[in-house]
Amino acid sequence: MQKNKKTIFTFLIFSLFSLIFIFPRPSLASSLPFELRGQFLIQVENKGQAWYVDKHNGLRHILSQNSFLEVARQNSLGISNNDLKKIPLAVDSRLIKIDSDNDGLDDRLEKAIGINYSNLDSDGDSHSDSLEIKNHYDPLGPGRLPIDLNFTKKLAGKFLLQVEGKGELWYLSPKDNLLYYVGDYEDLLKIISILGLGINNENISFIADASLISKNSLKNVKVDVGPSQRVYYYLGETQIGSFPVSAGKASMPTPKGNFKIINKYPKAWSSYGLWMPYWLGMGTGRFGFHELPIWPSGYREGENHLGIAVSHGCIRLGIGPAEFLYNWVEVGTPVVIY
Ligand SMILES: [Ca+2]
Ligand SMILES: [Ca+2]
Ligand SMILES: [Ca+2]
Repeated sequence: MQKNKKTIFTFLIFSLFSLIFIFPRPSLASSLPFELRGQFLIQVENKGQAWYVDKHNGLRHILSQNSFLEVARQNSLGISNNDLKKIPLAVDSRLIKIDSDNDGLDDRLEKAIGINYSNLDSDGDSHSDSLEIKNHYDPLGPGRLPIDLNFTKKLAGKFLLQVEGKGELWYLSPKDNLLYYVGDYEDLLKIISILGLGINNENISFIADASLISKNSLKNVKVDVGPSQRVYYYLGETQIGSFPVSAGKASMPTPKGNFKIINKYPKAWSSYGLWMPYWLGMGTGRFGFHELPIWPSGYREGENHLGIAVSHGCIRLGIGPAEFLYNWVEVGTPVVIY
């Protein structure tokens, strides 16, 4: 009882605190699914209902006792024990249920990573298991853990399933790039109370509810090359999110009409003598989407062009959104430009 009260109290404190930070300007509202992907939300105007925003689409999934395992499974990647060691573990006393050896690590977490849960110093080097893990040292022997931050950041926002274990479930937070052990729903609620962002009803309405979108909804994209200079991405009829773009200037306008994505290249070379990262070709391949271009000197065309039509016909996207759209669309995805 005492514990429940404490959890709810922590929820409220964090909710009110975070609400201040994610109250967006209206023009940014539909980039929320992108900004918040992979994170937990606490709907403060609806009894603190917890949600997870999936990393791939930016849809929100309700997290209830009955639904959370299915949500986690659908948004999970299998991970080997060797790869698991590359990700820093969250060491937090608030996450402990049973700590038999009093080393600051939950028994279940110790079992999952194969260290001794009845000995606070598994390798007997006089440094406790939790101290070693916190400082990225190997608790089972000399030397450091093979922590890899690039690898960690790539997977951040996903749930991970330990394929060589008993299917233990973990959550890798994009907020702190730490790995959290999820033994059960109670663990998940504690994690959400630590990491979750408070959100009001207006802002959550900008993030589509996954349960309201039919599984066969097809991806499609619309681009407004008029004054609003914005790309919108859809699943069926439902708008999922949008980003500002920089389309063709008046003398070199972006073609309007119905197109399809015809090719994808991580880095395309332009006849103007610059690189176009995350290229998505359309029409006959003469124009497409790409990230803000990079000159061979390394100079990046300014982000202040986003929202202004200055390109030579292509549709430029910002750093981050370009990669997201590149990974999200497929060759064949329809694009309407108007
Ligand atoms: Ca322990
Ligand atoms: Ca131990
Ligand atoms: Ca030790």
